[in-house]
Amino acid sequence: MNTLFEGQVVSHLGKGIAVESENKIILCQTRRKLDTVAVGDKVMFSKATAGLGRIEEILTRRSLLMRPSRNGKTRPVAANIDNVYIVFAVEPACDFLLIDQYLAICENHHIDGKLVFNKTDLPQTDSIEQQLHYYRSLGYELFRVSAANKSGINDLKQALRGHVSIFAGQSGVGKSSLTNTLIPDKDLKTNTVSETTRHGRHTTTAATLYHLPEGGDLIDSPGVAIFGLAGINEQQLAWGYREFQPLIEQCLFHNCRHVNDKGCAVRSAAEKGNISLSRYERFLKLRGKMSPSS
Ligand SMILES: Nc1nc2c(ncn2[C@@H]2O[C@H](COP(=O)(O)OP(=O)(O)OP(=O)(O)O)[C@@H](O)[C@H]2O)c(=O)[nH]1
Ligand SMILES: [Mg+2]
Ligand SMILES: [Zn+2]
Repeated sequence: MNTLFEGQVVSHLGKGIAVESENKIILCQTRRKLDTVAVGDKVMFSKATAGLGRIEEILTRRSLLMRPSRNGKTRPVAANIDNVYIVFAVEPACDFLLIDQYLAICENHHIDGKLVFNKTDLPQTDSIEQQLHYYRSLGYELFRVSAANKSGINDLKQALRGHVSIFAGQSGVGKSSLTNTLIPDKDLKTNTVSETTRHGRHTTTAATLYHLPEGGDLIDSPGVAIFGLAGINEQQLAWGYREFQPLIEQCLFHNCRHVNDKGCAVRSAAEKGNISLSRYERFLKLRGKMSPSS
């Protein structure tokens, strides 16, 4: 039996998996039949020839975020995450459907979802302020920051300290720019969108884990919905809307779908304005996107 070493998966590269161990990066393959490894995984690996390694075992995960893959299957993307920081801005326009989707996933995985309003150096709109106020009233923490002029960065830094966190959010909201601000020596390429082609350049293509100078880890992720609604069903989606939780048990039927079911306490609260109607409408929209079998 080969000697085993402990390491942490920091990125998936085309040619293998980058595992960090004793401050060095070892390029690894995985043992056959091993589960897909995710960024943030703690693993045991053996050393093969030419400085390459082989992952033999994935250590127990504290949490796991999944994304949809082909054939309706799911694939792990990030492991051992404590907090998801959902980054958004006024440019590109804030996608509240995506924010709700991320928060619903967090609620169901018992991961803390937090909001990061970046590019606050740009002129802000009132409509987004109102929505943000609602999220705060639900207990979600909000950081107002600017990677450009560094405002609010210290508070964010304090919050990240000592935890494993991931930046999620649309392409172009500034996840890599913020990562650069927080970890100055990395100098990650950021995404500049060409005015003529509208195609992004230097967009992040693989989730990568970095160590924060103050302790803790930060994963910068690509700007797609890196964890879709994979792994949750319609009931869990409803539960993922935090303000629905106390209402769900008041619905007339225990299997209420909260759509137009008789005696639905959730719908009734939304119609009366006791909870946000726009959040409820986004719930219906997300629910409509899910496969009916789930
Ligand atoms: N005005 C302003 N622009 C910013 C700020 N942060 C980032 N940007 C710009 O927004 C663009 C996108 O930034 P990135 O950091 O690459 O965005 P990203 O979220 O990592 O994008 P993906 O990797 O594609 O997901 C770049 O042109 C940045 O210069 C900010 O605080 N203010
Ligand atoms: Mg990026
Ligand atoms: Zn209901």
